[in-house]
Amino acid sequence: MSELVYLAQVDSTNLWCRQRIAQLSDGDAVYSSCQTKGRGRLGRSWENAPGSALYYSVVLKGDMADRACLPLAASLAVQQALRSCFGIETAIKWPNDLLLNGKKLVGILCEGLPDGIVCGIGVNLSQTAEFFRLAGLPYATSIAAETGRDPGPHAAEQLAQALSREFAPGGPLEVFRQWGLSPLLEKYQAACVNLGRTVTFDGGSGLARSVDSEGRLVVETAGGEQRVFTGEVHVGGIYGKL
Ligand code: BT5
Repeated sequence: MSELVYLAQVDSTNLWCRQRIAQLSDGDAVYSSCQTKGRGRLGRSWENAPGSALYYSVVLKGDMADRACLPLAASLAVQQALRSCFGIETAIKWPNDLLLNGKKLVGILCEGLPDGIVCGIGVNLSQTAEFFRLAGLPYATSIAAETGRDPGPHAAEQLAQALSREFAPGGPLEVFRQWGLSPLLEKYQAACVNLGRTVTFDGGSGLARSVDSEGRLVVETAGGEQRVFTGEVHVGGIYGKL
């Protein structure tokens, strides 16, 4: 059985796992509702909301057909956990932001190490719209702010448990571990808000057509088709982008 550790406070759940990666087993996870040094991608930070959010990291070990696509597969896993716990339907902004009503509800940070991968997930649960306004995050939201219902005092624990079921060895992610993104591609594309919209990326802009089996965003630009794998992609109509 994988372990799920609760910490009343932590600097960063990803850092906690990284520091102990050699001792942790596949599927072991840690969570908190207070994270003082949360990290995003590219050196950015993740806002702390003590008692109002979930900060969760899981360690994945063993063979994986396509590690580079883990962020995309993880976003589907988190989407499923949110559906089962709270009955909410989120969308995915490529590669791995989860949106509720067009605003960012979840951020995911996967970090590969020689001993395994740490997959960190931040979920906004019960912050108010005012909280995000004061934090300077106009395009962030929480379950409570969107649905008008507080997900309750046990929401973080329930969601952490549901996430651990999604990532458990032999669990739903097994198909991805064995075969990569291909078997999940139809589902991913159906959830992806980028498709059919104009996107801007490092080096161009165009109409996002699809996501390929290597997790790349396929964009039709004036100069022909381009496949985007890294960097920031802005999507028309999302996060205030035109
Ligand atoms: C992410 O980065 O979206 C990945 C965030 C991962 C956080 C989890 S929490 C558990 C684990 N432990 C960690 O230390 N990290 C992981 P990125 O795509 O770079 O987005 C970061 C940007 O999102 C920031 O620059 C802000 O604009 C915005 N942001 C910050 N806090 C937010 C929040 N709570 N909700 C929504 N957006 C936020």
